[in-house]
Amino acid sequence: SDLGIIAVGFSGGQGKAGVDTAPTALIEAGLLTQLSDDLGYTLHGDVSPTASTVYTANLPAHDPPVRGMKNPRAVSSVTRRIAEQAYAHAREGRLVLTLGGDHSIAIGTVAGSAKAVRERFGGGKDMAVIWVDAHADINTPETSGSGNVHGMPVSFLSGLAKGEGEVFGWLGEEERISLRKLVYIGLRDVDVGEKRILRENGVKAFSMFDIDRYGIGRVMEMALAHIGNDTPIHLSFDVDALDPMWAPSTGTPVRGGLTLREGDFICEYVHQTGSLVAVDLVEVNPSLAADNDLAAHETVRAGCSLIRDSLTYERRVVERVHKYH
Ligand code: DIR
Ligand code: MN
Ligand code: MN
Ligand code: MN
Repeated sequence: SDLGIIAVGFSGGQGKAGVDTAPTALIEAGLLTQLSDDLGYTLHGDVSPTASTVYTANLPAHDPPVRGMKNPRAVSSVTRRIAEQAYAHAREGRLVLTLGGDHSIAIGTVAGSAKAVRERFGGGKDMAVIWVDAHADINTPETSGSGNVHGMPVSFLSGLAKGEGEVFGWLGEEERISLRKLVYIGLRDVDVGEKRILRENGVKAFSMFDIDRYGIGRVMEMALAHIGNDTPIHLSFDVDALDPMWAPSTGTPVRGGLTLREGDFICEYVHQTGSLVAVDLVEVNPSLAADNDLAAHETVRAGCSLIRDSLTYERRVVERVHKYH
């Protein structure tokens, strides 16, 4: 089966350098070989080490804040290009895998998936999004305390925040997602304004409290029941959903997160629905190795594990491959 790969070394949605090196780190760890040789995918897209700079070339030199958003034109232009790529892959019937980069890039990946799904199902079908994250990333520019766009993708994608002109003016109706088909998993650091948005819109969210209470198995059952059968799913996985024990090298680690096994389970569970259309893995920052180099290595390894598990078929039939663990 066919996999469209988008490697986006972009860090402009937040303030810490290094998250732009993640695609290269994931690829150097052998991810693509695992996907092609071991999982049998045919890979499409430029996956050379320099590929991730394609989207970040020619960014505006002068990019002052707009409505408090930092690097607004850069983020808008990069995500616009990603959206076109994601859409093009999806139109060819490929599952789309995007290696971030910070989470602002999901404005592009989700927009591209949503548009392709709408075309394929004639407009009547809303794509579902499963957003696995310690954070809700649903600030509007007005509620955001940081001005970092990686904390806002869901508000732009759902239309809660409106773009204009060169700052997300390209985001059209056909690229939108419905908040009714959005499910969060792993939340534990949600801003006050975001909590209000989630409450007012009745957004389905499973926090760490819910995972402790019901277990990850029941949570996934409930998440998929909410989404409904035969609904295409875009999985956007922020590695900071994992506990810093498993993923220390990330920009905004929050203690009390998912175990690697729970993260892997989420990916396996979504894969086995057969409805997965796209996967993002974001916020791996190899340069933020908390106390030693092993931290970066472990985080990259966790990222590879999540991606593999979201793309492994016949999980119940084929024995789990242990050689990477
Ligand atoms: C915070 C942090 N809610 C913000 N968001 C992060 O800046 O809007 N998202 N770290 O991943
Ligand atoms: Mn996060
Ligand atoms: Mn995020
Ligand atoms: Mn694994």
